[in-house]
Amino acid sequence: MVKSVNVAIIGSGVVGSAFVNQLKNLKTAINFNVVYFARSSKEALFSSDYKPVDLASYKNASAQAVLSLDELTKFLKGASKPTILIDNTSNSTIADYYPTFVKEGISIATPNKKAFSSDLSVWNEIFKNSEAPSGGLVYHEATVGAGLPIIGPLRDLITTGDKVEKIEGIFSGTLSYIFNEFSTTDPSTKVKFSDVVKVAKDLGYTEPDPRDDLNGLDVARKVTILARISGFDVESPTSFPVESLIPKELESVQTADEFLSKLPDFDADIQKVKEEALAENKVLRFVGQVDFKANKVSVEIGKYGFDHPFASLKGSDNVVSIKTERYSNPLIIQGAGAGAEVTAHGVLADAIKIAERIAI
Ligand SMILES: NC(=O)c1ccc[n+]([C@@H]2O[C@H](COP(=O)([O-])OP(=O)(O)OC[C@H]3O[C@@H](n4cnc5c(N)ncnc54)[C@H](OP(=O)(O)O)[C@@H]3O)[C@@H](O)[C@H]2O)c1
Ligand SMILES: *[C@@H]1O[C@H](CO)[C@@H](O)[C@H](O)[C@H]1NC(C)=O
Ligand SMILES: *[C@@H]1O[C@H](CO)[C@@H](O)[C@H](O)[C@H]1NC(C)=O
Ligand SMILES: CC(=O)N[C@H]1CO[C@H](CO)[C@@H](O)[C@@H]1O
Repeated sequence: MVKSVNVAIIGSGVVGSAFVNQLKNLKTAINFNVVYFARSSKEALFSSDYKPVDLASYKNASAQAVLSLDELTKFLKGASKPTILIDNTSNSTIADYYPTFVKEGISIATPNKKAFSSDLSVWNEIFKNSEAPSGGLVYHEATVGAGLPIIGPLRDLITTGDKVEKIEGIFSGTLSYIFNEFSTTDPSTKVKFSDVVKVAKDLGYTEPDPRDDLNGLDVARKVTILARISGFDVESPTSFPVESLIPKELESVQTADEFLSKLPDFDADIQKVKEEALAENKVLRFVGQVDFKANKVSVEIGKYGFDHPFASLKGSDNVVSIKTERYSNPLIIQGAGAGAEVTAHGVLADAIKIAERIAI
């Protein structure tokens, strides 16, 4: 008999839509029945007899009001098959509910960083509940580096007894792009920091307010996740030093436009740092670090020699370098760290791994 699992999807934006497309074309021995699909924060598709949602017509189908998270849990538990919940939102209310979902036996595959990078207590509760015999499984590869294989391989190393010495990486596509353009190995690159930020915004690489990228918090969340997996009990993403690229004076200006118009006044400061690095044959990169020897977690501007893998990074790629007892010459993972298709593939691959373990 063909095995199957139920799937509940929350969110149908860029990643959610790409996920549904990949799911529609999936060829596996396991059946994925989408029994609940919240297409927005208001509307959802589902039927009380768990008849699968038709993925070909979900955009037009007539919807009902979304279920509350308590109602959703009850609905999913009432089915005869186990469920994988796909959370494609960045909603922290849903993230805070993960411990309950998992306790109730619902498995989770998600690109949403919130639950894994908030207070350590939430993290501990999710994985404690997941380890219980009746607990759901939790996979979140796409929370760091989108579809890049980082969390899976890191967990494999640790489970098999390796010890992390240092993790270092560029975890923001936006800041990767900005520094790759601003600080190159070519001394004739004359571009100003504020101009690169403007171009990144015009290309749609930044958040609507670029300060949401430049404050370093997104990178801090990703570093928090990698640190915790490696055994560094980081209390929260604000409990270690995070260098902000926003000049103090511009933290509180009202609008993104005002921020961008005043940013050129501060170009000289970062220009000086860049030129000092260049004089040592180094480039600047915005990196997150977990360093066990130095007992330090940080997010900051780092200087890297021209021959370092971080110096030759292109476009908005992410890169991570993992140095362990076994990989004393570090393991380097590099590639696109953002984008709907790669993120959706990371989430779907997680869903398949879960299905292989729980489908009946
Ligand atoms: N859209 C994605 O690529 C992506 C990836 C992983 C996880 N997620 C998660 O999915 C959930 C929904 O996110 P959302 O609604 O905020 O997503 P969204 O609005 O669709 O995308 C915003 C983010 O897209 C990234 N991005 C996309 N294309 C890029 C490019 N070509 N170059 C550089 N950066 C690019 C940037 O993230 P970065 O600065 O981090 O690169 C940016 O902050 C969240 O929990 C989110 O954290 C999304
Ligand atoms: C969905 O609606 C659009 C316009 O609103 C229409 O062109 C399309 O044929 C509809 N698709 C389905 C599958 O009903
Ligand atoms: C987050 O999700 C909760 C629960 O579904 C909902 O009540 C809330 O409005 C959502 N918040 C945002 C900002 O979408
Ligand atoms: C990245 C992504 O697809 N985000 C979407 C998740 O779902 C919410 C709610 O439908 C959308 O608003 C996001 O854009």
